[in-house]
Amino acid sequence: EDGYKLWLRYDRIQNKKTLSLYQDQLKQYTFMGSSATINAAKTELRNGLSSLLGKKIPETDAIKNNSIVVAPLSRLGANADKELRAQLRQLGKEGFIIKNITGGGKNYTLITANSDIGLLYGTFRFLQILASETSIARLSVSDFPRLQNRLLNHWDNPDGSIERGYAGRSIFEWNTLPGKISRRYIDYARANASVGINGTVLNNVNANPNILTPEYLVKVKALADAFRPYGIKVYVSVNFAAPIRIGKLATADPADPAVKQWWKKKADEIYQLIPDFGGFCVKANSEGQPGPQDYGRSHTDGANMLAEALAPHRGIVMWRAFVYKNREQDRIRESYDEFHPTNGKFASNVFLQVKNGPIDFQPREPFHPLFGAMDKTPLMLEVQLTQEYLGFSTHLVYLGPLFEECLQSDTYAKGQGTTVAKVIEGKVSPQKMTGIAGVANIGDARNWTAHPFAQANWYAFGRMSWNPELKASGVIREWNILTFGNNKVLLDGLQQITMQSREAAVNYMGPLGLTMLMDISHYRPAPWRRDKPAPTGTRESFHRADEKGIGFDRTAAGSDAVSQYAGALKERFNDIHTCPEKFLLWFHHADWDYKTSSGKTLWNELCYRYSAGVYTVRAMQNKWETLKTLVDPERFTLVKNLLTEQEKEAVIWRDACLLYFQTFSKRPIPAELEAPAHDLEYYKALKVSMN
Ligand code: BDP
Repeated sequence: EDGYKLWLRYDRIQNKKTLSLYQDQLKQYTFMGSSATINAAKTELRNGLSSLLGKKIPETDAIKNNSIVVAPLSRLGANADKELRAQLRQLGKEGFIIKNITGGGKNYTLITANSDIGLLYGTFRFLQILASETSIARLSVSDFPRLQNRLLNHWDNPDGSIERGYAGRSIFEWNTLPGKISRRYIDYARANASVGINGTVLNNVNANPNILTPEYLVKVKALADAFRPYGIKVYVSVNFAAPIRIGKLATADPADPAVKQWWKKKADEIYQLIPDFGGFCVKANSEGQPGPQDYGRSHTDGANMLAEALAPHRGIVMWRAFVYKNREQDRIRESYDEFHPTNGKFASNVFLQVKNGPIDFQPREPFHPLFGAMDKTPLMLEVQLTQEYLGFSTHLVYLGPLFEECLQSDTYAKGQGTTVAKVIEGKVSPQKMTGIAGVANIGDARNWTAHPFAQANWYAFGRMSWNPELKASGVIREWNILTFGNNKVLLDGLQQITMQSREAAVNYMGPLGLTMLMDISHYRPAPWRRDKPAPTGTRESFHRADEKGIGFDRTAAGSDAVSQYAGALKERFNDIHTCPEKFLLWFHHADWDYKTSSGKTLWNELCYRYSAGVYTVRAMQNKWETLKTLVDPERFTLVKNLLTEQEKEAVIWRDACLLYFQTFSKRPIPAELEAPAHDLEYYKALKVSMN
């Protein structure tokens, strides 16, 4: 068992009764229509069925009794009644229906949609239903994606390295493209399509300009061709200085006619090769990347110039809002301050791509305030699947709860209930474009993500992109079944392990709203660090611990970052008594003896939270141990060893942070808690490990 198959295992149905019911109802299958996408669906269904049912199921031309019929509406003719037609009209281009039909004296299971890609999505869903051993006697499933653009963002470089990648090298083998289309590309596309992902940005946001050279564009085309049957469009990240770096121009000033012309011609060249090319992702004037501000122009000037070049081809620009120059005393304010004034000023094919929180993919952040403040601009939510700040591919951290927490955060932009999910769905203010992006955690590791459970984060991203209202607990249950099978005891155990994993990480890394406590590798703790995370010039920390207390005062009396949130929320965050405790030290500098909701002093509460993080990891280890006989030995041992590492690291996080904060609090760690095994100097001297 090497994990390569991801959640598309199609293991033989274990329950004998279910198996024979399935075999009775699924005796043959029929496809109507032909296209590369229909072929992909057919192959999937054929392989999936024979594997799940343990025997080959024949394909027939005509509809027969007890069969599966996969057909677009346009081919159904009289087989589609009024009701079905009306239902399909609601589901858009990518939606589908799976339904048992009785007609013409025959019973069959119909998978239908308005387009071929809808059929592929319906086929994947049907196979998922079978794999979870659900009754198919009275099937009536209809579904459609709530967001139009559901993209992975690869931070992969042309040399095969991956920025913040922890699962090996890039899966894109630029050296052997366009000649070699490896099986992995197809399986990558299958996996993405199975959860509804419909686009991929192939390269790092810190973009190598060469991606736009003719040499690379034919490689991009080869990938686009390989992914197209699966409904996946390709996009690239572009370097704003490309006109200089590869175009031999003297400037990249967006107001310069020669620069505009260069981008127009470049777009034309790309679309000649790839007619359905998706567009550009851009990191500009951020962390040393070039951008329009280098020429005294604005972000909108830069984005709109690219948008104009792409517009005739229906391409889009995803302009990233992750910018900070450490100009302000409080870095978290900067992205909002920069972009809030641009509301409504971007061209209609530009997304502003905004990270879930205002700093940078920390274990926990409040939602980015731009989500409540840009009613005239389509916002693309960016989350990170690769666990840059969550233990790389060593720690088991299921991110579904993090996604859900952000998506279900109420922005109060237009009164109560205007959640981030509704904002990005265009339900708060209507938007012509909607979308979400996830920074991929995929590499060339045999099992794709190195940690077997990191596959769940890819899966959850896809499912929650398809429907941002899904619950993380339901999504992980699906993944657990598809990845480990249907044993009830096993599933209960997996559910417990996964659902507590994110909160565990928050506790041992940064409880109560603490943030940015990591070392330069982003793997281990270094709350004493004063270089990069601190606003430059001040050499101040993000936690602001001192003799009096700890936490960053972002109230009206402090940096006033609270004012970036809508009225009701601003008030709530601003008042230490109404601020949610999970964000206490994000918004407030609280005294060491401040009474928390548990009745403990802040210092004691901090000690308890850090300890709880470690104890939960131990509980996860113990639970995993009880599942030994229910999991194959390969995955069991791999996960067991990874959990052992995670426990060690959690202890390091807890002890390093508590010992360091203790130098300010001057209070004892409560005697009933485990005491650190070493002194602070030991932790400070620990080598920065990995990557
Ligand atoms: C940070 C990463 C850095 C990325 C940057 C970004 O540390 O490697 O380039 O985000 O999103 O989290 O641009």
